[in-house]
Amino acid sequence: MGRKLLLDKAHIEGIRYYDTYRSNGGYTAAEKALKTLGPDGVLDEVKKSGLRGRGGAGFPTGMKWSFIAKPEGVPRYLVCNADESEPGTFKDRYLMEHIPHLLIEGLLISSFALGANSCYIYIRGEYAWIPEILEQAIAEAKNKGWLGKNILGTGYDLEIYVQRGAGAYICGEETALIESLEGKRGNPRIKPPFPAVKGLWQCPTVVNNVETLAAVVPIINIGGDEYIKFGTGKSTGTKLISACGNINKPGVYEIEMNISVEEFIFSDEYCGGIKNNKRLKACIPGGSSVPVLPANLLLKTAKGETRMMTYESLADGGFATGSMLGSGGFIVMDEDQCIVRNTLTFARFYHHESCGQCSPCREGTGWMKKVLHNIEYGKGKMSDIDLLWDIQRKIEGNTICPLGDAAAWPVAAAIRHFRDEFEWHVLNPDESQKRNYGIAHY
Ligand code: L3W
Ligand code: SF4
Repeated sequence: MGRKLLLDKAHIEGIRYYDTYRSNGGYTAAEKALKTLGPDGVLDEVKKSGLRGRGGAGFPTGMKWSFIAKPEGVPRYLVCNADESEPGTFKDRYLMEHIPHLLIEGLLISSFALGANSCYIYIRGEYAWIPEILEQAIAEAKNKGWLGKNILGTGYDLEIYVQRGAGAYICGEETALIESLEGKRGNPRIKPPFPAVKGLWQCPTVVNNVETLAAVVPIINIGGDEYIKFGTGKSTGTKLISACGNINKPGVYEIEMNISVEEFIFSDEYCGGIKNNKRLKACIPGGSSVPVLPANLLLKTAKGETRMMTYESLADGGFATGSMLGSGGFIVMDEDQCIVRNTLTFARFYHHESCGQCSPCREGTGWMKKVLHNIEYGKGKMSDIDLLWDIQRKIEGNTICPLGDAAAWPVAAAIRHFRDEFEWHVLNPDESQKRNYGIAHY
């Protein structure tokens, strides 16, 4: 059995409530941080742990925290990105629902390390029932003296606020999130300046994902040196993976980042193999934004090495033959799935969610959707495949925020690895038209 650091206590009845969480070792890391380590000690442990952002980019957390500007008399903020909207990603929801105090404790330690006295949890609007769970946990923690004024008699003050989003995917992009938190339309800002310098209300702000901030708790409990022993290389610690698609056991799994993709898909401890004994066709290992990999490149790298569930191994080969761990949204497809249809579904999503600020994304996502729709429904031409390739290339790298890239990469990977399926649709228009998958025709 793989070792767990985040969900090890998630099965305990009543762990959602303060008393049970506390009696099972909860808030010992906060005590250690505030009373013994101090802000610099916490930062040192986080740096030593090698923790990388769990929201998708994998940026080193300790480094991000060190970037925070500290101008005299200017407040600093910690913002917890709980706007989990990446298709295929539902790990933060699980964590917040089952063990909310782990997040609250992580927010307390992280805010303390950053010198922030206000912390915001920006939560996806569709997670309508979770703010109540979080607010209850915050009230309990405050009642027990872990929030509010002069926490543990250290002179440190902290308030945590929960802010609901209104259902826009783009508000998961950190600067759009900040705009939304300020009460404005969630349009991404141009970076730099990064939020660490000018973030919320133009003040230094760190934005981290839910899982990242929760991981600070075990790091402080066991120490950064122990944390790196879970995992390999630059993929230290454990990672939550939300697994879905054609597998026997969809769900949220905590893995040590030292297991192979094959073990994750086929072992009974995790996904339990492909449903109905079908063959594995492809997988999107890190949420809809990352490249799809065909089975042969998923289980082994192009060099013939075992593909591991790590940041490095999943990216091995670059986008030519690799992908990304991303947000850990693991979408498995069996032999019956149509890659063109899948790519169209994502294209519709990105077009719908584009904020429209930059032309390559605003126009390109809609154009890709239309061309994909034509191909999928037997109205495509061979030249459309090259046209699609051309459009995605013109989006990538030419936009304000990563949504443009996120829309381009799945299209590029689908054509790169499954060009024959696109061609099949073009060559077999009657067959293509007959297939009705229930996708809205627009
Ligand atoms: C200060 C510098 N800070 C970088 C910070 C930056 C940010 C972090 C990473 O997008 C990706 C996206 C999705 N001084 C800095 C600095 N930073 N240089 O580091 O930045 P970046 O731009 O690499 O990424 P990002 O904008 O945070 C995240 C991809 O993840 N994704 C996941 C999406 C996941 C969800 C979800 O539901 N959880 O939406 C999947 O692939 O496409 O490429 O904080 O400020 N010099
Ligand atoms: Fe908006 Fe798309 Fe530009 Fe991002 S890339 S700012 S979502 S138009």
